[in-house]
Amino acid sequence: RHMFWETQPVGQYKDMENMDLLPEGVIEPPQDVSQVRQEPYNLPSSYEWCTCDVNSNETMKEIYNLLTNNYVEDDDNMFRFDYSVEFLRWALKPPGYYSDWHIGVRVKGSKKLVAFITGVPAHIRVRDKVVVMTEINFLCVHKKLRSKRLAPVLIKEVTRRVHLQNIWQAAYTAGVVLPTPIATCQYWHRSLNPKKLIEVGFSRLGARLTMSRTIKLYRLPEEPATQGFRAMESRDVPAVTRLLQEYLMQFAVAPYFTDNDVEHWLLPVENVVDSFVVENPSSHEITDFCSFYTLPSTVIGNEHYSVLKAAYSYYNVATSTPLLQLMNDTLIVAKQKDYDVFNALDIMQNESFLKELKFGPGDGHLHYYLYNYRIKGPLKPSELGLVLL
Ligand code: YNC
Ligand code: MG
Repeated sequence: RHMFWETQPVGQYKDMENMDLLPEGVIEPPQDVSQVRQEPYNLPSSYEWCTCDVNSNETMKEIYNLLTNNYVEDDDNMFRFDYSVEFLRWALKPPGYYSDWHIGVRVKGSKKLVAFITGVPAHIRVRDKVVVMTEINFLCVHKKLRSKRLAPVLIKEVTRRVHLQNIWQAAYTAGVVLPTPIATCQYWHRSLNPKKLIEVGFSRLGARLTMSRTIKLYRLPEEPATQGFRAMESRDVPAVTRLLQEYLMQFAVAPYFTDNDVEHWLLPVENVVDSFVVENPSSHEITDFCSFYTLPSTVIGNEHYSVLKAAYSYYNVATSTPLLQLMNDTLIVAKQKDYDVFNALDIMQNESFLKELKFGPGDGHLHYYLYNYRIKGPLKPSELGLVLL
């Protein structure tokens, strides 16, 4: 039973058997914006809503502290995501962002930030329709306030504020199963610093493998192999936009990126997002593109290490370099930049390189969801062209 989710315009379990009869598309038609509730939803009396100003360093520190201590952990509670301030600012300020979609809950007396949820606008193509949506992320309730039904209030409040902008659909991912995933994906992990990963308990020494043989197994060349492989620059934006638009067409669900989106989401930002292009040495044409974002995790309760430096595969397009070689070069630059592990979901064409490049499957799944939009699912991970942060 899902007392909250059963009231929401999402795929319901009871509809599953009729799925083939229900049309794809909007579940509930949009209201007139003037009919949208004007007042924020009620919170328990000792709490109040706030709009978090992500341009304020002080507010960013409060958000950072809430998330670093209370956000997503792995199933064994050994690691917790440690999104940096610079990352959060990047994630929350894309072109056309709305400040009032950055929602906090504070204690009335002390003003302590105890809960958070965010939306950012995005164009998401579902099959052949481009839909204006919000991407919902960073839902977090302080550990001491769990299981008090605060999460549904946060979700309803962000939904209300999104509706006020005449937007009626959303995309989100979660580690938990809710009604109803459009796809269920798995993370794969490629060790770059196997000794540290074993010492912090992220991975285990394989059967009949010594530490030195393991280090050798994961060793990578010093430099990328592809001629013309270099960091992406501003002048590459139009070419990268074209490559991505063309490439993402093949997936059932994918973002629709304009030049402005590419400039924001894919131009390198130090310790946040790294992107590379392959420039043909003679024609100077941009033929390939790869990228990853930086999301460290706190190592909970380890004497020797406090953080794991992880890179997450983002968008990759290979048109002239084999994808396997492009991704191996990506691993090489991630190793050069001292990441401990490179993670990738089994989405897009990633399955074609995961095993060969010595990624191993992780435990736990990532479920993808759409709000107020039905599709005949579930999709295979390889039909997804969308990465959420
Ligand atoms: C979750 N992750 O099922 P039912 S992902 C959505 N996403 O409702 P309470 C969730 N719903 O089943 P707690 C959810 N986790 O009774 C739980 N729920 O119908 C549902 N963890 O609420 C749950 N961050 O307040 C149940 O639970 C109800 O105190 C229970 O709070 C939950 O950002 C949470 O994993 C997750 O901070 C805040 O556990 C808390 O446990 C926590 O009693 C650690 O809530 C951090 C964590 C989640 C990361 C993420 C995406 C969120 C998507 C939200 C849905 C968006 C819908 C679209 C809105 C815009 C629409 C438009 C237009
Ligand atoms: Mg709660």
